[in-house]
Amino acid sequence: MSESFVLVETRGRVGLLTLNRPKALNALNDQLMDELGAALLAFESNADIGCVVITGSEKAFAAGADIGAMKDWSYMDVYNSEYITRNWETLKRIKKPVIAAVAGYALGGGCELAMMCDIIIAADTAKFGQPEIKLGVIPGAGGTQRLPRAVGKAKAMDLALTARMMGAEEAERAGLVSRVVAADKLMEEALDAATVIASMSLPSVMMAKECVNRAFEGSLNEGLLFERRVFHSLFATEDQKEGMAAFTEKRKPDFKHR
Ligand code: CO8
Repeated sequence: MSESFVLVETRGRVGLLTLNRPKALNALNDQLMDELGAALLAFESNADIGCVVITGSEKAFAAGADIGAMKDWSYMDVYNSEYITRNWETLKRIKKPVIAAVAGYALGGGCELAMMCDIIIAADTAKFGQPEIKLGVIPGAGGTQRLPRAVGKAKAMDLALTARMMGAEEAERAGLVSRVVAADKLMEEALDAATVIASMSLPSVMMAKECVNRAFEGSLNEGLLFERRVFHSLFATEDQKEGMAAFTEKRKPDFKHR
């Protein structure tokens, strides 16, 4: 059997999911996303679980979608939901609260995954970013929609267009993360918060989450659909092939359309 990319544990009424693909800095490929989706759905239907925590390693929450897997895909490959799209929406369907406990890199799809969670608790080592522009694409799992809602247009534009990373303190000031803690206290803090939430009445917790999301989500779905189509279309460009090939070959991209 192949190695498991998501470790599943329970701590009292808290479900703990650890992204476990360390050699690729938890790059999010189909197997990992399938395992994450299945584990989330299992916790959702488990009456003994009241809150979920998703975490990664000390070095990376997740460094994005798997560039090596994506690099040769065509427009129709990515438009086809059997590829990367299939389990990226599962987190949105979970009614129980989900906390992202982020240390190290949360980049591209990794930052988007954290933003799909309800609360982000960051270690002081956390680095958030949407560096897809360097690969000749754009964020494809909500980055252009959720990031401006969380941090405002100015900072979202800065991150999406320059690809720079934002540290934990800046992310807290900007409103992306709810708490910053010392790296060695991250899991204690996240599990404590999750335990508090899991001790509340589950219906009111789920409904509070739903209501806060309603305030946040305005016309998000239209924005997400639009973003997804633009993301797909970039797989028709030479620059996406060049950007992703350059990453895997560890060289600077030579974009045709500057
Ligand atoms: N995909 C695949 N492999 C990766 C990724 C990735 N995103 N990130 C890191 N890795 C791999 C590296 O290739 C390397 O593998 P190997 O050892 O076999 O060469 C290993 O992880 C370690 O990485 P580095 O040697 O690069 O480690 P460094 O400490 O030097 O650098 C960085 C760390 C800065 C995080 C660097 O790895 C990096 O820049 N990674 C890519 C970040 C990035 O561009 N992320 C965005 C990806 S695109 C995306 O997420 C689009 C999401 C759309 C989702 C749509 C769903 C519908």
